[in-house]
Amino acid sequence: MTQRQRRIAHLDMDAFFASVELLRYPQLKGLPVVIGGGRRKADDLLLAAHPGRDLRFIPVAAFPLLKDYVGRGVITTATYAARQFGVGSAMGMMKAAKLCPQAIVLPVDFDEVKRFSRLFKATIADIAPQVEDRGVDEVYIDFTDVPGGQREGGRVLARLIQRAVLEKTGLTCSIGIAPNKLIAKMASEFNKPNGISVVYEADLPTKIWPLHVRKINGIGPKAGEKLAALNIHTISELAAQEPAFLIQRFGKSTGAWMLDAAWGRDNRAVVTESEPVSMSRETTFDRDLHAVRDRAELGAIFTALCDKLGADLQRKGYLAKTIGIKLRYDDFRIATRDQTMESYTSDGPTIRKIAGLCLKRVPLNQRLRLLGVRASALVRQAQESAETVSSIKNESNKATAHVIKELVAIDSIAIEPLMPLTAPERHLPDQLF
Ligand code: TTP
Ligand code: MG
Ligand code: MG
Repeated sequence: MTQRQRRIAHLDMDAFFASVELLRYPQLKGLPVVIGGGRRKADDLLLAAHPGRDLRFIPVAAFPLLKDYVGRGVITTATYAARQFGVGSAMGMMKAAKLCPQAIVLPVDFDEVKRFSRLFKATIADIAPQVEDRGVDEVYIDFTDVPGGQREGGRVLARLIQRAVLEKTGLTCSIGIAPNKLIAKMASEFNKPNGISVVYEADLPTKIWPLHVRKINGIGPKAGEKLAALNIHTISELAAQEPAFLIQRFGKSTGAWMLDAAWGRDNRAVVTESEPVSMSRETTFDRDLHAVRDRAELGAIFTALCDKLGADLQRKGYLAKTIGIKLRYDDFRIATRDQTMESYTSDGPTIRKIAGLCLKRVPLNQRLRLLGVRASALVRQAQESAETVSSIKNESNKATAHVIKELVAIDSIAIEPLMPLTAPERHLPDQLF
């Protein structure tokens, strides 16, 4: 009998937030639509003007357009029709309006997004039990031992999953299948939307090496820049480096990891159960605020963020030991500070107090654009009590801290107006603060 090959799939929903809206408004299918900003008057007017009418029958001409948008909202996603105009995630809406004024603008409906997120994941888990949750719209799936998982390199099972997800949710997704997570993640982008891409180990030189190093999940903007400065742009250029060269510049573990990644080496398992490593709340202000002149307003926003973060922790049953803040200045520079407490908390006022101490450690002589608060070093509530009882060692904190899972963008963008996280931030949430 031939040995089964490791086949790992990465599945990512297509234009997720926008596709969820199109289920409600199918008349917008094929049109440029962007999702971004908070709920606006225009959205309320739209619904108010069509009371009791099936949303499907609201005429296309009645929807708010990007060209009429005024504000500082940022696009969280755009339909593929809108992307043709160069519009996409993390772009300011007013800038996007210049590229595609005729695009329809809708706010995100987090409850719907979460509902569909759960639904598509449950659909997959019914077919292939080894599913690792990687955020709001993506998962890794271990195909290795699932029926159909080896046929045509995994394509047969991928087709089946795509069909099931479409039937259950009405949404399309794209799937990459490869010998490991690292390559599967890249492959899921190859045939977007609604595509399947199969990559074998032997395809490395043709399919992976020509890509830019930033396509490696984990090489963010900073590492990307540093590599560019070393004249390393493609993955093949990275693969050609001497280990010592990379280790000298990026440190022992990152340097070695980079080289492994460039050679497509990755044996991380698909982890079915994982815990969030952090939770955060952040908001971009309608106008830049000054720490002294707008003290009252800023203080109120800060307190509200901390309270909401505390409520998030309580709702999800977590306690945090480290509290951090993130500021974005009017020139877009980011400052972050954090502080670890003696004990765990999910209490808003306590979070506010610690976050306040962090705030004292950053320069505040410049206007602020964004403020965020983050809780990390999380433990489950029940676990913390167990720890207190047997509080001889501190080992267990570490035990939970090791479980790294990105908390989906939702946790950071649930406050209006939206400030979507950029892709690398979402992939490496630890760098957020
Ligand atoms: P993505 O999977 O990165 O993007 P997408 O699903 O919209 O489009 P694609 O077909 O290319 O996969 O992100 C999933 C959702 O996460 C996206 O619909 C909206 C949200 N998001 C943000 O809120 N901010 C961001 O910066 C990005 C990239 C996504
Ligand atoms: Mg997606
Ligand atoms: Mg995604």
